[in-house]
Amino acid sequence: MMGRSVVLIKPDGVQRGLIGEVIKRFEQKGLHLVGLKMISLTDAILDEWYVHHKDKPFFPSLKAYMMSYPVVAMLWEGIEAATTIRTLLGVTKGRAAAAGTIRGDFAMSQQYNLVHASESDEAAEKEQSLIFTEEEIFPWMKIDLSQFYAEEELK
Ligand code: FUP
Repeated sequence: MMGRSVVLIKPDGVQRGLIGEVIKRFEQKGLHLVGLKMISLTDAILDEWYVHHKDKPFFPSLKAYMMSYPVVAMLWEGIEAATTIRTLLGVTKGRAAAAGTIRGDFAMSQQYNLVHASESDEAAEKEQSLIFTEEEIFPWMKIDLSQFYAEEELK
């Protein structure tokens, strides 16, 4: 089933000039970009975004880091998009992430791990509503979809 994932290129990814690298990997994989903007995250957004981490010792530092510079927010579509994108990212801790993944190839840190991606379809829905308005989402038809999936998969 087609799903969506909200991806953030975090402040370290923006600072390190890796926006194009991340987008390139998602495009060549066959994912479908339906929303894209630069945004400065706020206290209010992050309190909601990371509500499951609010009592963790790293929460204040995580928030300060996520607000330190703008991020690039994207909405990507694909069959099982959330799982697929998490696989492309690698595990949270950059130095433990497998070679070939984005974090595995470009990150050492646990906190400065370049990219966020929704954990599940439910998380994607919540994150989408925190970042994107309806007018900022463009469900254009990707004409080469049939080159990336078998007909049965698209039903
Ligand atoms: P992920 O789902 O890969 O984004 O990872 P988590 O939801 O577990 O963590 C969210 C963010 O909190 C991570 F991207 C980095 C930060 N973090 C820390 O800074 N220290 C930790 O011990 C765990 C997470």
